[in-house]
Amino acid sequence: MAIPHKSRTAKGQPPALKIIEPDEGQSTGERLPAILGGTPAFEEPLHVGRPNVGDRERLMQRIDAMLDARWFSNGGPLVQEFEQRIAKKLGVKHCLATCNGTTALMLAIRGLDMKGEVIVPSFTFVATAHALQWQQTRPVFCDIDPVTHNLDPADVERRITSETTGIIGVHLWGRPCDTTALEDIARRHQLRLLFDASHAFGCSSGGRKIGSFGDAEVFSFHATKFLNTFEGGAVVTNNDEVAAKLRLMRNFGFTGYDTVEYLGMNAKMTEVCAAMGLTGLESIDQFIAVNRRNHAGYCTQLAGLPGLKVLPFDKAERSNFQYVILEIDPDDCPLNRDELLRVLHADQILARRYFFPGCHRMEPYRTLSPGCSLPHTETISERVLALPTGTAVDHHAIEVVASVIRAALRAAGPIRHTLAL
Ligand code: T4K
Repeated sequence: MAIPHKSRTAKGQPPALKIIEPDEGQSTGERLPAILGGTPAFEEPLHVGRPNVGDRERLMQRIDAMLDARWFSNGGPLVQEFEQRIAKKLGVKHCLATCNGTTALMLAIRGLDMKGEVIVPSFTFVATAHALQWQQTRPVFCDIDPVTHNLDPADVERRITSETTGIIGVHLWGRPCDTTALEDIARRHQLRLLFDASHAFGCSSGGRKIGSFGDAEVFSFHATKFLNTFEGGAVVTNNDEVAAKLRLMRNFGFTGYDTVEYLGMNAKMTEVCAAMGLTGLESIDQFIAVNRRNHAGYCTQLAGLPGLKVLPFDKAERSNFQYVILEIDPDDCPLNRDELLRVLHADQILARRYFFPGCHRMEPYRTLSPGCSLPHTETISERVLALPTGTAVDHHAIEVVASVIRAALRAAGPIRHTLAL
């Protein structure tokens, strides 16, 4: 008989994880993967990217005060406090909070005059490319280093043309780009350098906090990020001129009640979003500790399995551990990535194929850049799975996810047969 795992129901706790233990009839305690007819390991879907909440009472107090003050948007006190806290935490002069990370990228790209062609990885969330293409700046896709999953500086340099105005590096999974090499290339070729640091709040490169590299860096505080503002983002920069320009552009270009000096848009963060961000900032060390513990748990539980590797974080750097990335080598693992994904989904473990198939193989880029071939991007994007983590995932859930994976590898033959039917 299947036994549901005890659920947590206390107010302020993450939603209960209802785990189904292996059937009592199975003497070894081994699971039968659901894809082969076993009971799914989780009664409810186990998601990647379940939001962190932080101190709910503190959040409600802030929201109450905001409602009393009748100030909901347009640079209110909570947004100002959020910006100051972030700038101080990262050691940067300016932080401009925005309504989401994509808009922050669009503002930064425009504010830095990145026109013509901009070199960008294809192995990233599609927003990085869309933020360029949306304003008719052409993303020139560049390959990655297959070990770091980040821009390969040598390939960046090969793709520079007379049309190139800038480079966007993405600190994928929170692991820093080769900031030194990219800053060197940008300086020698007089290019703008922007970092999409959507995954990298609280991380470092060469011991220096992410946020002050290049001309500017951009964060996402989307609900799925370990520090979230429901929806939100920010541009951070040490450049006074750029910051002043972006500040105006974020608010329609207004310099006074009736004066507009720039083409602008509405990219403002709301007060309620800042309330969430401020509350999250107060719990950030705890979120990172949980992510770190989860990452270590997966590393231990999955160690020694053939063809599987949990991507490590550099111990010499600060990391937020918000993504647990499993790399599956189809030459050594009895199941390939897509087969494993189907096994996990059948067991209600909603692992994600971030960032398959790579932007260059999505529209409109597939049509705009026909024949674009990025061998490392294509290989890695077919090998990677993001596993559930964050405060909604506990140690026992990780043991169960790992037990499903182990059971799947043992039953690879029948699983392949079932999937082929
Ligand atoms: N650059 C990079 C490198 C990025 O990764 C992103 C965003 C951006 C730029 C753009 O930043 P934003 O404009 O988004 O601020 C999700 C997020 O929507 C996206 O923010 C994030 N990257 C990307 C990596 O992941 P999807 O398409 O996977 O979202 P979705 O709806 O499938 O949700 C992911 C999982 O999270 C699901 O399993 C459900 C769970 N979830 C989601 C939400 C919104 C929850 O449990 N609760 C929730 O409230 O893109």
